[in-house]
Amino acid sequence: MSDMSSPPVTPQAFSADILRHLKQSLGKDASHAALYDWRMALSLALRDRVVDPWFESTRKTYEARGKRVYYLSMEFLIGRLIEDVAVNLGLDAVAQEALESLGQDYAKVVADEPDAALGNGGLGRLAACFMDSLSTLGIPAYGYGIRYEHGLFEQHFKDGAQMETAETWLAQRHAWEFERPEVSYPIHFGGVLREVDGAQVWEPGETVMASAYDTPVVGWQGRWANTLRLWAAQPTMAFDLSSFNRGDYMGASAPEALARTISRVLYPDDTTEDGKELRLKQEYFFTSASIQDLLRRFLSEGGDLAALADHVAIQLNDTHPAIAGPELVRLLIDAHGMEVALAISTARACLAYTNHTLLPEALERWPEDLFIRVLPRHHRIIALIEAAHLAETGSHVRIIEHGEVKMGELAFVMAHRVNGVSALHSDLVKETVFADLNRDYPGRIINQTNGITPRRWLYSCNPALRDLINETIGTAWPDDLQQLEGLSTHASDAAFLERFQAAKDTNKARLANWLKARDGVVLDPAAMFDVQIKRIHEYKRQLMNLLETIALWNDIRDTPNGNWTPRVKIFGGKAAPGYVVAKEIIHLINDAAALINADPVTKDLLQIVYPENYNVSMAEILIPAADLSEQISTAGKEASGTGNMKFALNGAPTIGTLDGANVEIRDCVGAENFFLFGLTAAEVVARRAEPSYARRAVEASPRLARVLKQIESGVFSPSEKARYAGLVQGLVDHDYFLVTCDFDSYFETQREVDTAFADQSAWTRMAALNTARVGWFSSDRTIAGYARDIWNAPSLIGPRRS
Ligand code: 26V
Repeated sequence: MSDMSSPPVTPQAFSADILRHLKQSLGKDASHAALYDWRMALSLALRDRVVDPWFESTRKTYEARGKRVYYLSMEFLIGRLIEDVAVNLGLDAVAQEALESLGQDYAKVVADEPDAALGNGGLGRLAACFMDSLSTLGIPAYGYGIRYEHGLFEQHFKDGAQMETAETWLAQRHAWEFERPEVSYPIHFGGVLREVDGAQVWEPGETVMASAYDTPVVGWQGRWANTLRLWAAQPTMAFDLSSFNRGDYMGASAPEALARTISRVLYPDDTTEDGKELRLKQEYFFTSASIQDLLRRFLSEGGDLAALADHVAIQLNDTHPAIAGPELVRLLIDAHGMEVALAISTARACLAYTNHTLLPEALERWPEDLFIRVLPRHHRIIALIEAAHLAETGSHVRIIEHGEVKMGELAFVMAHRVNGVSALHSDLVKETVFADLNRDYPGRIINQTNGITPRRWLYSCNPALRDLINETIGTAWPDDLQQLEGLSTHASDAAFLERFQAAKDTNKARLANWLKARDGVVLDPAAMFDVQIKRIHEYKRQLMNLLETIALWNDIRDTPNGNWTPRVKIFGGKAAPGYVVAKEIIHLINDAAALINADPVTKDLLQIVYPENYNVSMAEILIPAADLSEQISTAGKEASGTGNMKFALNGAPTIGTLDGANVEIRDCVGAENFFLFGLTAAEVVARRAEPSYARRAVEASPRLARVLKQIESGVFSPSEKARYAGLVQGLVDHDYFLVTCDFDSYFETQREVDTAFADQSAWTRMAALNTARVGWFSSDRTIAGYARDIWNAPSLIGPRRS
């Protein structure tokens, strides 16, 4: 197999590329260039070098006439791209030297790039890691999604409360994308169905155009590049001249305004709200465009639609693109004259569905009347799908029921494989939400435990540790992460451990400097950095973390001269704008921080830090600097988690419950290198059946009762004493997520962490063993599993180099 990466580049040649772009693409000379210009010139110079491998991959895919994978996702949380591309092309050192030779600060230029925040959290970030691994493995693939004008909102704190403002990543030109004005498809909504010669004919009421923007995604060592194709909504008619000529100036731009709303903004909620018509339109918009696009590609290569599934694998990232089933069936029947049963079986052979949550409030259902209004033809097709499913299996599970269209059931019935995202989660998928469908279709549900890309989440975010690993086990690990196991033997070598600790200290100092410059906050780098970063959700139990922090503060104040291990409690994360309890929790963390950080008795021992606007780039600074990883969800609620994997890989042991992928992480790193606490998933279910379990837990724990009393009585909100009365009452009365029941176990385990951390060399050893033993959690392993068990998709590149 030929090597598709570009020939070696010298820093001199690369500087010339940057200067050429500065002049020809940006219209600036070096003496007048702003930071933006340098960043764009660097990006374009890097982008140039992705194009050859990209074309070469496209050519090989075409020649192979094999299978292409289509990953449909409402969200791609990719973050910044400069480092990603530079690292994958092996040009990180060259790019840095080139820019510095031009008098520019490389780190500053890299940090000028806005995050592409086209996702809410785990599900969107997973899609981004998968794109990286698909390219690294050389599997022909397209990511399909929406080119939101505004990504996830920016978070600000006003007197401790979360405020949201619009995110504007496209305010400046996006360096990485190629606009494809010639690739566009009509997307229809509404209207009526008419019967013509016994066939249903859809006469839509409204049409928008989906137009393509392509970003190449290059894999490790530039051996392969796939495409991320994002759709932007455009009007069929930009401007209604007849309205304008009648003097209706507002009306003249109405079609444009209407169309553009569809790709205007990412929904910031990860729970469904009833009747969000725009959300349904977004889902259909990008799904239909993607299905039309892949059918066009297939037919242009002379394919026979009966053999579609030999060439096309469509992965649904949760139910958001579940309309792909009926849409594909519709096009096969209405546009290509296929018979109904064959259309359904063909579509099913192409489709597979990944479930990412069991939380009932996140399972999508649409009111049937809304669905009929927006997608009348699909409503009929779903009825056909349901009839076929009922006839085939004798099932009693319906897709349309009680006036609702259930997208989980639809996705399941139309998929030949359904997967969960960790071993525990996949078992629970079989036993709970899809128990009946699992009986109807035995063997359809499988597991694919999530993973993370080691290129972003170790190689580029943690240069200190990366260099140590390279020197210790060589440089072949970034695309063969299980090689990290080779570090294990060094975990009893004092010199190695000293260097491992030095890398951690470097990262802690980097975080401290960054926070000082950004927020003026000063950290003690000798303290334990205890980090919980993720969306704010009751089931993730940031509140339990805070209650433990307050309890510790009380204990330190009671015994100020005790043998305390200094800690910095770091929180990061956003709450959905409409999620009232999550916002109260944020407010309480900030209120507690204000009081506790100002306490002269405890200030050298305990600090709470909550930087605003947590995002992917912030994670890249926080994770390498963490000593302790907080993965404390109520057992049975976190489908997998992926942050848990990132921390362990970067040498931060976990304090956590037996939930999601924590279970498998603990199996890999060893129980002695993981701080386990709390109820199991089965115990959680049993405990909820006990009367007044929360009240009893509080009564049994004087330490917890004291903390709750403080919060309730306004110790942390002196200007509004009743501010958190409702929050505390909610805990004592309901506590669905068993914060009260797990509190004591969590508190005690944290004290074991204190003791363990005080023995520095033992702690470092534990940290190093975490790094050494989590190679299995590479998203390369996950994608190889999907390719083998779901897609039957081969790699088109040979065995890896080196
Ligand atoms: C659901 C909805 C419902 C409609 C409104 C918008 C919206 C946006 C996102 C979601 C999905 C939430 C599910 C999710 O993000 N699950 C997370 O997936 C991760 C990757 O598999 C996994 O690691 C996390 O445990 C899981 O919570």
